[in-house]
Amino acid sequence: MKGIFTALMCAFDEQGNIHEKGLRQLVRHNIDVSKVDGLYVNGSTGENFLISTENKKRIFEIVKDEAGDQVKLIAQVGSLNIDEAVELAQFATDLGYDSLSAVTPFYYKFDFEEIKDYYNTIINSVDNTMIIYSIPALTGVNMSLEQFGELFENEKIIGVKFTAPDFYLLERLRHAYPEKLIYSGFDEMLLSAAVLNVDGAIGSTFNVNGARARSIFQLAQEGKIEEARELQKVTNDLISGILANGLYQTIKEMLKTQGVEAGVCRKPMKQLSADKVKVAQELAAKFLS
Ligand code: NGF
Repeated sequence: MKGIFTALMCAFDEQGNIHEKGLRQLVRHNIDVSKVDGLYVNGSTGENFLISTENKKRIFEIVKDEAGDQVKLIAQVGSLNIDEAVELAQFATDLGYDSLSAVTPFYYKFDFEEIKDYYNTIINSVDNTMIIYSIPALTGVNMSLEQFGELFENEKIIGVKFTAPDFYLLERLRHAYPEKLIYSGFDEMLLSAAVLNVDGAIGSTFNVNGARARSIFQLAQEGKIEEARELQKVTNDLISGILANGLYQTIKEMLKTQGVEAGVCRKPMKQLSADKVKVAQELAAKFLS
């Protein structure tokens, strides 16, 4: 379960339906071209919070069917509707997903007792493991070292996807819980996290930049920091271009230049203007050759 995991995109057609052929191509591109170690399915990048329960299940099915046992698969099942989270956890477990993950419950100001109950309810309902998805900038949920420790007391909670720029907390977590899996969540900070000895990384830009991310991670593990820094610099030139142009839409347009029918993003996300499509194509020409 270590290494580089792509936060998988999902291809949607203009009507917002799953574009199955495109989704299968996305899986193949990540496995065959980028050669990542695993896929994180139905996360933010998969537009999970914009789709129905039935679509989430169908995406889990298609990805498992296409990937088989070629790479590790993590199913993000977190939901404000805890019944949905439990239903998806069971569904993904039955399909053979290697682990589950769930975003911290957001929008309402849940206290820690409620957050802990949420995780234990989901994971104790199935025969699988859980990776906490912590992304405070989007959820408003900031957990302390001690609170992570309390969640980790449940042995089925095996790690955290840490999407935050708090390197002090990240170092403390690594030191305090050497047996837990820690994944870095911000691709632009991959090298800094790798130096702190995280077990892997999960990111959206790996859909197009997976090979470079693998090299950064490997070089850091080998102590070749200067070379890794060069690659992180190129990566961050790419990421700043993507962020300025529209994150998920730009990655999809870049993938189209690689022959992947990545479709469009679901509403309320808007489609790229013609000018922005051109920028995405220029980014692909510059960074994906
Ligand atoms: O897209 C976001 C939102 N974060 C992703 C990643 O943490 C999300 C990150 O790769 C993810 O793993 C998921 O799909 O659940 C960024 O897109 C990237 O670092 C560019 O900022 O913040």
